[in-house]
Amino acid sequence: MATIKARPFDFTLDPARTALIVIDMQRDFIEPGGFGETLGNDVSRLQAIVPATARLIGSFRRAGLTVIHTRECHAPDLSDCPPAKRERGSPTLRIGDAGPMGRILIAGEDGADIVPELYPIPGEIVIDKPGKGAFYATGLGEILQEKDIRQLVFAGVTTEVCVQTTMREANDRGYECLLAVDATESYFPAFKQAAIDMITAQGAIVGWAASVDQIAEALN
Ligand code: C5J
Repeated sequence: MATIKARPFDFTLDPARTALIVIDMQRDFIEPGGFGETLGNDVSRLQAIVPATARLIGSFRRAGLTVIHTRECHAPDLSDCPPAKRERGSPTLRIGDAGPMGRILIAGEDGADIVPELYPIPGEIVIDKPGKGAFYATGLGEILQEKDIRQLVFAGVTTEVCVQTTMREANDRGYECLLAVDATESYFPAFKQAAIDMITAQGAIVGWAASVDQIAEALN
């Protein structure tokens, strides 16, 4: 066991029962020409967390712990993409349209894949998810049960959408959730801060927050 001076109070980490979940660090969200940019966002904010996220992944790898990567993407025939999701907003390219990195958010296309700096190594789990939450319509719950995981460390994008949604799903399933604050980002700085505040409020109502260095120090 290791104690992390987290927000809003100490988090007691049990490495043997902990996994890292890296949410949607995909080219479509992080690189120019992808889904994030078609929605009018400045993707450079998300690019900036790649080095810290790589350090966090490295610390889990060195400790021999489970690393799980997720990708928000859809089947090529869009059968798992509700029309309400595809038609939302006024992006220049919609989910399934052809962009510079292939069809936007479609499984198997270059844009839907994870950025090269954070690419999964053999043995790591990659979960394709059609929703914002990583438990919805995926095998994540069963995988965590099989591995007897009880604590989840979260990184990835975007803080207030897929990261927070997955943390809330995990919290409702009884997992203790810790967010790595410098390994998560939003296109909107105020939304990132608000999400962290909402997660940690009321005595960690959804979970805890700590820095990559604090987490890495507890693991290595
Ligand atoms: C979004 C995500 N923001 N991964 N996806 O559409 O947060």
